[in-house]
Amino acid sequence: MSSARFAPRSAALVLLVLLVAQLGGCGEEEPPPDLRQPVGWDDALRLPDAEDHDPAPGVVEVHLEARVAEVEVVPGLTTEVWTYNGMLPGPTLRAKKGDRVVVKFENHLPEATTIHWHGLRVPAAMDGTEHVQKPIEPGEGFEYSFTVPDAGTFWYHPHIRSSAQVGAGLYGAFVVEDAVEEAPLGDELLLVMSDIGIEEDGSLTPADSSGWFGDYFGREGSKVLVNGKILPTVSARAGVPQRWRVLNAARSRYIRFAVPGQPLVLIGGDGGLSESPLPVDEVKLAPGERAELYMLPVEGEPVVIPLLDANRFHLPTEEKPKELMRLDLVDEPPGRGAQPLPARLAEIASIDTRGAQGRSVEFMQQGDPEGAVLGINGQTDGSLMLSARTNTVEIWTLTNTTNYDHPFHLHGFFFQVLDIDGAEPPVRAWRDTVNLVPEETVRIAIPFDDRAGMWMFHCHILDHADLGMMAMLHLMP
Ligand SMILES: [Cu+2]
Repeated sequence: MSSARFAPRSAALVLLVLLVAQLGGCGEEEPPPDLRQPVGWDDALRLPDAEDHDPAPGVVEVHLEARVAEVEVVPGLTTEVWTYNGMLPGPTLRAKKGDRVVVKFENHLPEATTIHWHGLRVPAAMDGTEHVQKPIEPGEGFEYSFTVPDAGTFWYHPHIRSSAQVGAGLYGAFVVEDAVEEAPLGDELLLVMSDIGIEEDGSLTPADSSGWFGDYFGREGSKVLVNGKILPTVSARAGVPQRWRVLNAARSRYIRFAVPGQPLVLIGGDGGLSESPLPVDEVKLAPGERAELYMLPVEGEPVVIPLLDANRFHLPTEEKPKELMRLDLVDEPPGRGAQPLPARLAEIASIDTRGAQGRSVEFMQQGDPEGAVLGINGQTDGSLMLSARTNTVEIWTLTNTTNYDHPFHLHGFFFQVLDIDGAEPPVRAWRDTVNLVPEETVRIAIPFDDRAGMWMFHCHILDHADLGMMAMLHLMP
């Protein structure tokens, strides 16, 4: 998306503009806004959108094919990555709030797969887990079809052997826009952050590397990627706002970063815009989480955006920050005319929790330090099944009695964080993922609607989910 394209104007319109300028010509006019991004500002990073094969308004039809493809991730090396449509990340799915989306999917991988639409409030039958659909075998296809009720930054990925399949490259962003209710908030920069394990010969690191250690600690790939690239560059110009939609699609890695010398404002998260903007010094995303950021650059030097240690193990570390991407502040006069951010970005009602059912969910571990297993509420084989009623509100008290962080993710429904150790979060927002720090108590309120069915909740460190930190919620009418 580029900011200021000059549309051809009719001669009549030009005359009218000249006439108005003459009549009003009293010298006090504001210069027109000048909010152009630098030429080619996002060329190194822009992700292709999936083609819409249905010209009808209100319907988006995309074709996705999962297949192994040779991709040059590390310069000079060829890697056989698992991809959607041959791309890493997969193409961006883009729709407008309220659209019907049809995804014609074919599986050309060497094993079965499914697609889960992370954060999208779709019917249970379209959620892409093994509890609601048969695995899609190699050579088979499946048609997903659903309406997208919410604007926001979502994503799609497999939900079978998800640690291995996501780790090998299967993920893409799914952006739902709302041009009616959202104020313009700058030129969009979509940032899909992830990692991938690549050996010196270019081959993928085996999905089960390091055995139990890999399962228990969560496998982080050797290469950190932004939009499939190592250390790419985005250009910016002082005074010209950018709207960053950031997604952590990594299998297990947390992403924490700051932008040296530049102010950042958090404007949204998992479920679209927050109620109000929140200036932040840094951003931390557990696997699966999203953040929307408003970046109005000030004049300064080009910088490297460091990948900071998220310290999810709560252990002393001397690791040097890695590098995530470059921000190139161009040497051009500052843009002018940017509107201030609205004080209120979205209407987000607080949830009426009178009469809400309470429930406790504990992320825990069992067994010896060497060979411990992870689970939820004492079940370490993913067999825990809770049941709830449609059209009710529940308050879940989430705890983590292990020694390390785990991100809780609920399928199919947004929730609001009520409090963390009793403290209200600084802004109200819709979430589908929240990080659980050891010893902390996080209370969330979930308004269930009428979409009955089987919904998963699990740790989004995908190695942990596959190890057994996984459970089901049966929502019954
Ligand atoms: Cu976990």
